[in-house]
Amino acid sequence: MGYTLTEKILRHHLADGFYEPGKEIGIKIDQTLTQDATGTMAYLQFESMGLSDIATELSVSYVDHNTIQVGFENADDHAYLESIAKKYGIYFSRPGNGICHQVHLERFARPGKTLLGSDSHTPTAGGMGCLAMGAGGLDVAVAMGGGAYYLTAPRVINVHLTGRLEPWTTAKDVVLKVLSILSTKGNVGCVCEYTGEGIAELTVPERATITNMGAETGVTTSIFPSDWQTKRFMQAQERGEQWTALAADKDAVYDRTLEIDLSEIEPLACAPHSPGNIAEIKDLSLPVDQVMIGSCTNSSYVDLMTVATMLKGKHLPAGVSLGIAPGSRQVLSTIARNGALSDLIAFGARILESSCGFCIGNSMSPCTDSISVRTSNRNFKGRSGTPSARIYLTSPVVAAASALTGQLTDPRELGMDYPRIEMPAHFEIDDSMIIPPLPTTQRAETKICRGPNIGEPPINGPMPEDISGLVTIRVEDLVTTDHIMPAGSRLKYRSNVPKYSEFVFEPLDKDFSMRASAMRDQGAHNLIVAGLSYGQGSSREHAALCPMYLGVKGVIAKSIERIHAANLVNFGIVPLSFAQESDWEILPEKTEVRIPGIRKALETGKENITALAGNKQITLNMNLSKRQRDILLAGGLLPFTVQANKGAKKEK
Ligand code: MIC
Ligand code: SF4
Repeated sequence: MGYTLTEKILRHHLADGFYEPGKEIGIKIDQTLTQDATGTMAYLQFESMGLSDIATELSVSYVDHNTIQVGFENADDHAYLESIAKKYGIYFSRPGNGICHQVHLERFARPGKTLLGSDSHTPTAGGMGCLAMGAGGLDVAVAMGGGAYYLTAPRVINVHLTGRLEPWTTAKDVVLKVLSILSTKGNVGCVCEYTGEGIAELTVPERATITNMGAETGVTTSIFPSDWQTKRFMQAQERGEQWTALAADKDAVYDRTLEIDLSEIEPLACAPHSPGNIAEIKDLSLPVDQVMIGSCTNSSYVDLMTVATMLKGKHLPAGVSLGIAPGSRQVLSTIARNGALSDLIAFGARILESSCGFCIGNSMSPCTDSISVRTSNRNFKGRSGTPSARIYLTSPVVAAASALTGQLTDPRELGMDYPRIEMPAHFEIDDSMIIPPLPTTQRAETKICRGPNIGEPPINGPMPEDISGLVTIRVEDLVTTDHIMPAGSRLKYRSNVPKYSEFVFEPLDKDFSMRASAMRDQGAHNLIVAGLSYGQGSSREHAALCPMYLGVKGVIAKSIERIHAANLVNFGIVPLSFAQESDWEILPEKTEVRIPGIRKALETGKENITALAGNKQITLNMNLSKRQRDILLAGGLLPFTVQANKGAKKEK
């Protein structure tokens, strides 16, 4: 029996465990990436592990999320990150150089390598046959130090593409089609592997759009084979010598297969307020107030050239605003050189920095009750910074058509010829905004730059014998990490955990933080009760770290998403699931709950435990590996790793 491409790469990198789908394995990580919003904490944690150097083939630190710099906080973070990169031999992509995923695809990703990034859209690099996964910053810090990364050996879904995309339908519509089939829940522990003759004509940036937004289904990652398209892209990036051909074996066996005929795909949108809420553009007729083009999903050269060609010689209608954020400095300078940037400016576009910006809600929030059409990947309520706004996620051509008409528009109705833009055979290479690692001999002298915004990572105590406290909040299904730990204007506190913790659950319940810290200060524990797919969305570990700081000891949910569940373990919070989902009903807020013997249960590896709420007994499942139980007993991955490192030093 042959192997899938995913299994080939994973087996090749196996560092711990036996490969069996559904079981935990540890793998060696070749490359890591961090971005500034998760990176500061990741490097603070790396520092507390007391390691002298990184052990990966390549690690890159990007600054792309917090580039607004209102006040000193963001700039402090950037200075810290630049000095850390110097000290530990990490590439530093400076603010202005572009969004981590776009730049990594252009300059660093390689077929067959494993990449771990402290950002949930790291699978973007799967567009070139790299096995790329998002994780919490602490997992990335451990991998940077040479530790294995642990994941569930996945079930592999074959997404078999046939046919050809019709004009005006794009890679974005392909991934929205996949989302319409898989939805945003129930895909934990799976990988989407793309095969079939339909992939041949998809370029690497198009494939990257698909693997990028695969993150919204909750799969571990998505991957394309490495073929002539990959070679062509790498040659255009002057990296042809790094190319290798890679594909699944012909007789590979998949867990299931989705058949998608590209020629049948229609222009699609994610309607408010979930990327899983898929609608056909032709069925939507709505006035549009704002159009935003960019983000790590859709801001490649071809995306922006297509938009510029559609808008050339025309003008933005009154009442609509248009913002464009090119994905990288390479894209921005290419469209500046060839004149397309002037066409966009002449149309009335507001050109934004090559960064995340609007996508994470730290700029260009739309007005109250407005409709904003965006080419990004998440439209959770309030993520844009305006809770009453309704966000529709679409392809760049639908976004441009909507900017032309002021209505959500199917571009096929414009009567325009489809601008078929070719990917260039050669991109202009200028890596001067990427600072390469210093020679090893010069690293020791580097002083780490710590402004007042750089705090210490809080360290948790060991797991208590019993959990005893209150349900401090109960939430419904599909609560995202944006609900747990808002970004946008709060993003600047990422390096200051006590301050950032004041905003835990802010969009759902402004008083949560006060209630939780009062309980913690009385010596009682906090518990979170949640519905299905708790912790969807980003990889931000602050959604576990800040609750830990507030004294949360357990999350009891109907189900928890992969990265968030791992983050909870990493910060000493037990992820528990209802044996009977209907028990969610009997644990409203303020219920007093005891989970006696939690420590013993973790020590002995019990798979379920009883929670006591008044006279009711509730069975909770604990689906944890031995490694995860040991981490929880120690109080989290940081105390666990520090202990392990001390032990290793003593033995020497
Ligand atoms: C996101 O798109 O939500 C983010 C901001 O990129 C996050 C990371 C973060 O919260 O810093 C992600 O996707 O992991
Ligand atoms: Fe940045 Fe948005 Fe991509 Fe997250 S999804 S990395 S915020 S562009």
